[in-house]
Amino acid sequence: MSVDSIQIAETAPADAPEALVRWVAGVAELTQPDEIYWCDGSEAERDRLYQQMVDAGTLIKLNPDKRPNSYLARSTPSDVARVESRTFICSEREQDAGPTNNWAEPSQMKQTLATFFDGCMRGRTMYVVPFSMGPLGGNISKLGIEITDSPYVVVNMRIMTRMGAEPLAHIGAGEYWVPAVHSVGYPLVDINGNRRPDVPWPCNDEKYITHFPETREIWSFGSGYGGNALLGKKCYALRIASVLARDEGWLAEHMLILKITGPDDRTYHLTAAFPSACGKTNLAMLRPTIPGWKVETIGDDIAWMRPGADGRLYAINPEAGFFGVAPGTSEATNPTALHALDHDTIFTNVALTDDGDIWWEGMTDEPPAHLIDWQGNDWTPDSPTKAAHPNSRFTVRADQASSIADEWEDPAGVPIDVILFGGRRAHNVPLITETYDWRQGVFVGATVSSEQTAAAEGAVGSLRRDPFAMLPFCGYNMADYWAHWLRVGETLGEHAPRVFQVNWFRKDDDGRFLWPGFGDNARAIEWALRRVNGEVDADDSLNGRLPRREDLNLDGLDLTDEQLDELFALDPAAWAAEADLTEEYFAQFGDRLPAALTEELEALRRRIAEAS
Ligand code: OXD
Ligand code: MN
Repeated sequence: MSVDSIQIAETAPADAPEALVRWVAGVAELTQPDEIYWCDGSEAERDRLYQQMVDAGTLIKLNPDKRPNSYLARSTPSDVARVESRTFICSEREQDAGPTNNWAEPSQMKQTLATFFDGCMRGRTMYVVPFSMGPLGGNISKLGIEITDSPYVVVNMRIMTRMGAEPLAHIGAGEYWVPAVHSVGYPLVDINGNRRPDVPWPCNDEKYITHFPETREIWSFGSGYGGNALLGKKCYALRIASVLARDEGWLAEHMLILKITGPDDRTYHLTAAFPSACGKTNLAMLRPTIPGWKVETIGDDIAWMRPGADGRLYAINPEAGFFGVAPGTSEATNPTALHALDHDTIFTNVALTDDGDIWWEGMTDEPPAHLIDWQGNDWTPDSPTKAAHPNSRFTVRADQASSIADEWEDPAGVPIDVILFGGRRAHNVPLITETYDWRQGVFVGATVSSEQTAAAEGAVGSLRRDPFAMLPFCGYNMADYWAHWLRVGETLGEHAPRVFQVNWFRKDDDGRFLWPGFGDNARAIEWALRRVNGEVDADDSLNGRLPRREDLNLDGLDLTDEQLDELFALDPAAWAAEADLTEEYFAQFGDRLPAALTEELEALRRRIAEAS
């Protein structure tokens, strides 16, 4: 028996507005759950769900002496990551999704979804999860409701967002909210009423992660994992929010946010966009190797930024937690992240130790002699497979990181001084360059790339473009998104943050990294901040302004002059080849490409010619 609309109205909290109750009733009518549960976000609710999932075999409670209040989930091997090939932007017109997104016609996609969602929650509880992206009530923050049939999603959303009764009260008071529907796509009862047992990680081979930018809705089917299922994160805070931001004059970005305090106690704020696998979480929790500098975390993945009354750009972290990649996190690489996970953490797809704790590749130099791997099998250091899945994750409240800044929940946000764009480039791109102006900054953001490795798709040595690190996350035509950035720059004028390009990954001819990275990245950031302060001059180059050697703090670093030269070398011939690739890349956007970016490419070519 599925619940009917009268029951829904009766179970809804008193402050749930009628439109919300009607929407919930409509989704319930379609998906036919056994029960509807409105989440209040309380600890009691969380603990009930944890217990229920432990009883069902979805979660393993870790040894409370080693890892209090922490749990391990193991997903099905077919459901271990975001699925970009199954992610769709369903705008009315294909050109509004643009050449970098998968597009589907909205009414057709709605029909397809209707068949998949029909009865998909039979035998299950449907959870109604009110949430806020950003501190409650802040003028940059926004609300949403995720309907899901996954209790794993509920407990993760409780960590990753402000979830429960409070956001519902704001929705009840008439604030704007985005509807998001999620199902793992594994009903427990078929159309004839036959029941089947549940499995620890229910999901479906068919997956649809769909976004409707005009009606601002999200529908996700078939996956219980990460960004496919925790719909506040990539689906809302990036894909739908980028559309809202375009229409409302702000920015929704795939950027970390840092607070930095200098030796003179002056504070700065910085955001930074990097493609995946460029150490974003490590930078978000950077421990500077140079004395006198302090770095604190405000966000590790997403920034929402809005011009403030004083004309400056203010950023909030719309999330409340970190959903970070576990492998590689260690006492050496990121002790702050490692210790944030000492308690109250959900781990997904990491290995289990014999004493009920967790482990992953890179956590310790020596792996334990025996583990249970992420698929539940015995594992020893001789096993040919990895103990933890390479995309295994931790979900943890942001304020469990000792590096969290006091103002991380300031609803007004923090004023941004510097924006960094980085890729993983073995060649060509110097450690740091300051762009000449916002417009060149947008060009640099638009052309962010990483070199393909043999393991990735595409030819070795070719560039994988990841503009603004937003390739899989921009909810509309990427060229229009660049135009929007140019417009925001005009609004900000002289108050615009200064834009820098960085590259921690340059290699020498023997393939060795030239720069130590990690805490030493503070040295490059220090130079950027000294530029902001007008303390140091810089030298013009074909790619922007370069540091003078004497202005870089290199004390204690073991770098030869030759290595430094290589770190900053700009080869005009290589840059000319890269400019050709950029022209080809831009061509796919046709006449949607802003003229300013064509002009920037021409300006780059002129600077290359001058340097040749
Ligand atoms: C993430 C990603 O998980 O960008 O943050 O893929
Ligand atoms: Mn990310």
